Amino acid sequence: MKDASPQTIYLKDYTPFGWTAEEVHLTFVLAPSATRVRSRIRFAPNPDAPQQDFFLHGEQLKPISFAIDGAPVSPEITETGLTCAVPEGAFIWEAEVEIAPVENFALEGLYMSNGMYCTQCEAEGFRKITFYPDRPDVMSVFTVRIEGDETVKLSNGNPQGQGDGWAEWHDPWPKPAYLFALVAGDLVNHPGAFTTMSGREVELNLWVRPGDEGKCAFGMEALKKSMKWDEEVYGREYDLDIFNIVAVDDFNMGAMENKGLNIFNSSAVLASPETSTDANFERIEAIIAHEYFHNWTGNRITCRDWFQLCLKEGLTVFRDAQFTSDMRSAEVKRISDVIDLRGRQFPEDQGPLSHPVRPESFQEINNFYTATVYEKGAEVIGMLKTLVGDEAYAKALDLYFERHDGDAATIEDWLKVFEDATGRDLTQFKRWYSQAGTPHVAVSEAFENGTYTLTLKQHTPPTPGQPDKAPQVIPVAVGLLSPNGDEALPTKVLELTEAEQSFTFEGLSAKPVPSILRGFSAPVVLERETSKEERAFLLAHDTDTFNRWEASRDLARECLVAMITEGAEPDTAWLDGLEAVIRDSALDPAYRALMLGLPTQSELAQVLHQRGVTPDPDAIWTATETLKKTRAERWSKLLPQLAEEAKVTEPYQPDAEQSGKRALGSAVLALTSRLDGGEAAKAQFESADNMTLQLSALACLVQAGAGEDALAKFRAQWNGDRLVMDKWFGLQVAASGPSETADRAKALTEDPDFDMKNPNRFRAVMGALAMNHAGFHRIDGAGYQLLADWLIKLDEKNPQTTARMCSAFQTWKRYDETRRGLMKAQLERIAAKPGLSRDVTEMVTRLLS
Ligand code: 0A1
Ligand code: ZN
Repeated sequence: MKDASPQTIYLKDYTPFGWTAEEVHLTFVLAPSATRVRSRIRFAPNPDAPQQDFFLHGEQLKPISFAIDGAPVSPEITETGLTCAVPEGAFIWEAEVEIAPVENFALEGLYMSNGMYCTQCEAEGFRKITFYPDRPDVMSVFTVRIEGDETVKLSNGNPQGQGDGWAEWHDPWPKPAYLFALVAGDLVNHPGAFTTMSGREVELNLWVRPGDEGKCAFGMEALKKSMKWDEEVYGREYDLDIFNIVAVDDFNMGAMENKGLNIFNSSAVLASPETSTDANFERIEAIIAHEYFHNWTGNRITCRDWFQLCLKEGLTVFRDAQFTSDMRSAEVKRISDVIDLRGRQFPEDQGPLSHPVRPESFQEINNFYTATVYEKGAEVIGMLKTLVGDEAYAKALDLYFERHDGDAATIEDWLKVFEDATGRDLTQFKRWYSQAGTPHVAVSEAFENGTYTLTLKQHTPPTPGQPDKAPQVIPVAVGLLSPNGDEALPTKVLELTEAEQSFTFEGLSAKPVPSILRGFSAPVVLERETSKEERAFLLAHDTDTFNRWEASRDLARECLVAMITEGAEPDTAWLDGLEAVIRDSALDPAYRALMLGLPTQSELAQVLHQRGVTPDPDAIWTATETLKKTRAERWSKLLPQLAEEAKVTEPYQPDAEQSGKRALGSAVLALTSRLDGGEAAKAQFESADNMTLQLSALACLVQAGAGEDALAKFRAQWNGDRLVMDKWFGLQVAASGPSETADRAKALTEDPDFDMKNPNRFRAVMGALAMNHAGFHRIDGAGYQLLADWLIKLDEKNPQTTARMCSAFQTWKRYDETRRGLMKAQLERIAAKPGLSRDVTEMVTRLLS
C-alpha cells in the first residue's frame, strides 16, 4: 500500500538532482517471492545542482546491504527512500535489495503475469525495483544481467552475452529509469527484420506466450511500417541492433515505450481476423506506431520532469495520428479523433478534474496520464503546425532533434525551437499549455455592400484554481460558400488572438454561407446561432469533409435536444439531407458510416447542461431510441441496398477499404435489427468468419433482447481466449437496456471467469457499466453503488487502475439532485475507506472539491 498522506509536488519547485549517474549495472536473480536486485552505480557530483542530501527513491524494498566505494554503509531508510552520507567527489554506490514480484498486483515495478516476469516503470515504478534517483532528468547507461531458469530473458539495448541460466544486455543510449525494462519467461518469438535508411540491419522480435503465435503477423507488419514512416516523414532512424516487443496479459495501460524493449498489453498487439475486430486492428497499428515513435520523441529526447509529460505524449500522439492518416483515411481519422476528444477530453476539461495540458502540481503523477495531456496535447501541436505551416513545422522539428537529442527537455525548450525556426513570438500561444478548460468561440456575422464580416468572441469558462482566463491564439480555418454551393473562398486560417475580433472578406456578390472551424482546426466549442436550413446547406455542399459531417452532427444534436426538451418529432428535413449523403455511393463507406453515427448520450447530457437544462438520462435514452427506430422505419427500403453495398466478397483484410465497408454494414445491421427483431443479425452471427461481423451481430442481438443463445454459443466457442472473452463480458453490459445494465454487470462479477486483478477484464465490465449512460445513472443508484464497491475492492490491489476508473464520476455535478446525492455519497464512501491509496485519495478529493 502506498503512503496515504498525500504530498503535493509543484512545477515551480523543480531542482536538479545533486549527482549524475554515470553508469548503472544491475543484476537480477529471479525468484517469484524473493528476487534479489543488486545495483552498482557510479555517481559524480552535478555541478549544475544546488547543495543537497543524497536521497534515493525506494518503496517496498527489503534492504539487504549497502556500500560506498566498497565499504558497507547504513543509510537512513523511510517509506519513500533513503538518505546517506556520501563522499565529496565521485563514488561507486552498491546496494542489494529483495522484492516479491509474485505479490505485486499493482503492476508497477517488477511483477508477474501468467508466470512471466515483466516490468512497468513509468512513471515512478523503478523505485519499487531498487533505490535510485527515480526522476526523468537523471539519465544513465544501463548494463543488466538477468539470472533465472526462464528460456527468454530480455532487457533494454543490445544483447551482450548469454549462457546457461543468465543473459546480459547493454543499452548504449543514456536513459531515465522510467524506460528501464526486464522480461523473463518461457516465451515464443515471431521474428522479423528491418533495414534502416542507412542500411543497418535491425532484428525485430515479437515475444508472446505459447499459443499466441498466430496473432503476431499484423503487429510485426505495423512495426515495419512505423519504422519506415518515421524515416520518410521525420527523417528518424532506429538506433539499436535489435527491437523487441513483448505481449503481457496483465497491464495497466495500452503499452510502454521502454528503450528497445516495448511492453504491450496483449490487447494492444495480438490480432487475428477470427478474434479481433477492424477497430482492434486499427488501434493496434496506432499503438505500435505510438510506442515506436517514442524512440525519438520521448526516449532520445525525454522530459525534464513529469510536468512536461505532454512534451513526449502530445507530440507522439500527434505523430501517430499523422501515421494513421497516411496509412488509412485522413478524413475518417480526423472525425474519429474529434469524436474521441469530445467524448473523453471535453468532459474532463468541463468538470472537477480539469487541468492544463502541462499541470502545475500533482500528488500522484499516474493520475495525469489523461486525455488532456495526451489528446489535447496533440491538438496543441496540430494548431502550432497550422499556424506556422508545414514547411516551418518540419524545419522546427529538425532543429528540435538536432538541439535536444540526449536531453531531458521542457515545453519552454520545445517552443523556443519553434520561435527560433520561424521568428514567431509564441508567448501567447504558450497559454494552451498553462490554461485549463475548453475555450468557447461565439460567431456573429454581417454582410453589407459585398463585404462579409465575421466577428469571433472567445471565452473560457473558469476551471478549478483558474477563475479568469486570458485570450488564447486560436486558429480558425474558414471557407465561404456561395448560395449556389460553389466555394467563394477556399479555406483560410484566421488567427483569433483577442477576446473579440472581426475579419472581413470583400468583393462578394452575395451573402456567403460560412464553413467555420474546418477540419476542427482548434479544440474549442463553437457557438453559433445557425438556421437548420444553413446547416442542411452545409451538409449538402461543404467541400470540407469534416464540416460536412459536423453539419449533420449539429442537426442530430439539435433534433435530439428538441425531442428531449420539447417532446418534438424527429427532424425529417435533416433525415432527408442525411439520406442523400448516405445514398451517395461515390463517398467512402467509412465516411458514410460515420455520418450515420449519433451524438452519444453522455454528449447530449453535456450539451443540455451547458444550456442550463438538467439532463435526464432516461429521457435522453428514450429520445435516442425513438430516433433510431424512426430512422430504421424511414429508411427501411434503403437498408437492404446499403447492406448489399457494404458486402465484402474478398478474403478478410483489416485495411481501410474493407473495414469501411464493414463499418457501414454494421451501422445498417443495427438499424435493420430495429425492424426485424434481430433476424438478419442472427443470420450474420451464424455465418460470420471474422470477429468484426460476429461481434456486431452479437451486439444487435443483445440490444434487441434476443442475445441469450448467441451469447452462450459465443462463450462456448471462445472460452479459452482471454481477449475475446473480454469482449463477451463487455458487450453484454454495453448493449443492455438501462434497467438491466447494473444487474448484468453485477452478475458478471460473480462469473468464475471474472478476475478483478486483470485490468482488461475489470475494465471490460466496470468500464462498460460506466459508459452505458442511462444504465450507469439508473435512478436507484445501483450502478453507482456497484462501481464504488468494486473500486474499493480493487484499490487494495491496483491503485492505478482504480484511480483511472474514478473518472466515471467526473460529471456527477451536472445531474439532478437525487443522482447527485447518490454519486456524492459513493465518492464519500470511497474517500472514507481506511488505507485508501494516494492515487485514489487524490482523485476523489478532486472530484468532491
Ligand atoms: N508512456 C506510455 C503510457 C504508459 C504510462 C504509464 C504506464 O504505467 C503506469 C504505462 C504506459 C504511452 O504513452 O504509451
Ligand atoms: Zn505515449
